[in-house]
Amino acid sequence: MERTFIAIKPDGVQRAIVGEIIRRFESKGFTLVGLKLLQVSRDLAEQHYDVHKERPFFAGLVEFITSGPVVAMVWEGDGVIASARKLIGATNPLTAEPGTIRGDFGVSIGRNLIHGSDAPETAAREIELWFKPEELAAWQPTITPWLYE
Ligand code: IDP
Ligand code: MG
Repeated sequence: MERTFIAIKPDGVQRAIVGEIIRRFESKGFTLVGLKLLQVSRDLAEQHYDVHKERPFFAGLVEFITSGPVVAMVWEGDGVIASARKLIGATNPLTAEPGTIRGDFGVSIGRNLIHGSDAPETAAREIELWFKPEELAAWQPTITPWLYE
C-alpha cells in the first residue's frame, strides 16, 4: 500500500484544525500509520525544504515551520499521495478550490496550513526523514473490505 507524509504546520495547530484535518483523511478512507506533535529543529526544516533552498521564501519558510509545534503524520492507502494533494488543495489558499483544506481554511501562501508529499520519491524521503521505522504501525482496518473491492 502507498504511503505519504503529511504535516500540519504551526498555523494549522494554532488555528485548532488538527482534528478537522485528521477527520478529512480518516473519512476519505485513508489509514493513519504514524502520528506525532513535535517542535521542528532548524536542521530538520532545512532538510525537509532542501529543494527550495535557492528560493527567496526559503528563510521565511524555515523560520515559520520552526516557530511552533507541527503535527507530523504518515497516511496509507491506494493512491494516497496524489489524493492527499487533492484534499489539501493548491499551494495558494486564495486560489485553492473550496472543499479543499487550504481552500476552506486559508487566505495566504505563507500560511497554507499543511504539507503533503508530491510524488512517491519525495514521500519515501520525507517519511524516512521525519519518522523512525518503529514509530510507524502497519495495521489493517476492519473496514478495509468496505473501502476496496
Ligand atoms: P506545496 O506545499 O503546495 O507543495 P511548494 O511549491 O512545494 O508547495 O512550496 C513549499 C511551501 O513553501 C509552500 O507550501 C508554502 O508554504 C511556501 N511557499 C511556496 N511558494 C511561496 C511563495 O511564493 N511565498 C511564500 N511562501 C511560499
Ligand atoms: Mg511541495
